[in-house]
Formats: sequence, C-alpha cells, structure tokens
Amino acid sequence: MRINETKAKLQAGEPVLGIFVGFASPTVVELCGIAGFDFVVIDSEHGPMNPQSCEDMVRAADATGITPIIRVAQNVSQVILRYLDIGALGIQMPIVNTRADAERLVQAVKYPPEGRRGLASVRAASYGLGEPLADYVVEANKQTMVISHVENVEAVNNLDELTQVPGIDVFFIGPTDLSQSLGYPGKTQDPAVREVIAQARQRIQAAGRVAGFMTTDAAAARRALAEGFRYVTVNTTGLLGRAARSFLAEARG
Ligand code: 3PY
Ligand code: MG
Repeated sequence: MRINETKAKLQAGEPVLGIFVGFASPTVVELCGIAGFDFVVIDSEHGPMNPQSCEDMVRAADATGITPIIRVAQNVSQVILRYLDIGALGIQMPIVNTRADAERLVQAVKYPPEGRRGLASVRAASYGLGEPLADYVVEANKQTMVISHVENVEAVNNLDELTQVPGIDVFFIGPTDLSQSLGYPGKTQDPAVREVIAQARQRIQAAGRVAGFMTTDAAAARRALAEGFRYVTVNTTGLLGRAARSFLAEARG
C-alpha cells in the first residue's frame, strides 16, 4: 500500500504542512498536491461532505502524492471505518476529551491486534487484488495516522493522560473551538486563549508527542513552526478569501 510520507517525516522529526479542504473538490486536492503540501485534511466534520464526496478527493491525493487525512465528525468505529475504507491514510478526530475517547479512536483506526477496525476487500485494501490481506493489515497499521483534537477545556485538563495514549501521532490544538470552550468564542488571539494554547503545546512537547495547529496565513504558520508545532495547517477558504480580497483591493486601487 501507499507509504504515508507525512507520517514518515513526523517520525524523522521533521515538520509537515497541510491544508484543510471542506468542500467536495478533487480538483482543489489535486492542485494542493501539485503545489507541494505534505497533506490534505479532507473535512467531513464541518460542512456537507460524506464518504461518497470524499472518495474522489482521496484519489486526487493518491494521484499527486499528497497524504489524504480525513476529519470525521463522530468518534464511532462504524463511521470512521467508511472513511478509512475509501483510502484515507489518517483520521483526524474533533473533540477528543478523555482517555476513553482517545483509546476508542485508536481502536477504530487500527486493525487487530492494535485495534478493532473491520476488514473487507475495499479500496484501501486494493479491492483484494493487491498484497494478501494478512500483509495489508500489518502495513495499514504502520501507515495510518491518528490525529486527536485538543479543543476543549476538558481535553486541556486531561492532557497529561491523553498524551499517554499509544497510537496517536498528533495532538492537534483547534483554536476556534478552544476559544469557545474558554468563553471567548472566535477570539483566538485573546491573550487568555493564546496562553492556554501555548501551555497545551508545551505539555504535548514535554510528553514527547507531536503538536499540531491551525493557522491563518504564512506568517502565522512560520510562527507556529518556530514555536515547535510540527503538523501545521491552513484552510482553503481562508487562503482563497484573503487572496480574493487582496486582488480586488489592489485591482481597484
Ligand atoms: C478549531 O479551530 O476548532 C479546529 O477544529 C481547527 O481549526
Ligand atoms: Mg474544531
């Protein structure tokens, strides 16, 4: 099966840059792959997407070498399974607040003996026409990634035990939900929110784990990388929206 270059880079201690795509567009995934992003987070938490609309986006990722991660709305094995079956190389899960939530997530992503992912000859397993399934499950457990959101006060409070859970590749701080959970909805730059983010990042790093973050532009991404975040993202609509406004401002003078 496909090597997960994003996971390989993280395991080698390198940073990775990714882009969220929250609408059904294989073309945008293809473009982002050609542009050189390490990974795409195909977002099926917020917005209208389902496994059907994600499948050709995963194909576009496979065609251009960008790692397809899917953000899934529910931490339920039967839901997660359908996104893995279409070929996602990682699952990003929002609102993981407790050790039990984190363990349930890992169990859903990994085949036995590490987890309880269901097995079938689906796209992820080359429809049963590739390597024997017995070899595929071993390789899939190596290549798939688990990204667990830290975006709620409860998760921040439980961070010491969350970071002990094996099988999680990235602890991703979601600034927008975290700002809301702290009582400052949308005020991600408020000093109180920034302080909690900085402390959470330090605790993730101190536990020897990888911290991830959502940024708004290249300058913020550089700052995040300099602070030690190693899985750094931006959003397609944010990038496009700012580029559109700046084009109009300059063109209209
Ligand atoms: C959040 O900020 O809440 C996210 O989930 C990612 O941006
Ligand atoms: Mg969020």
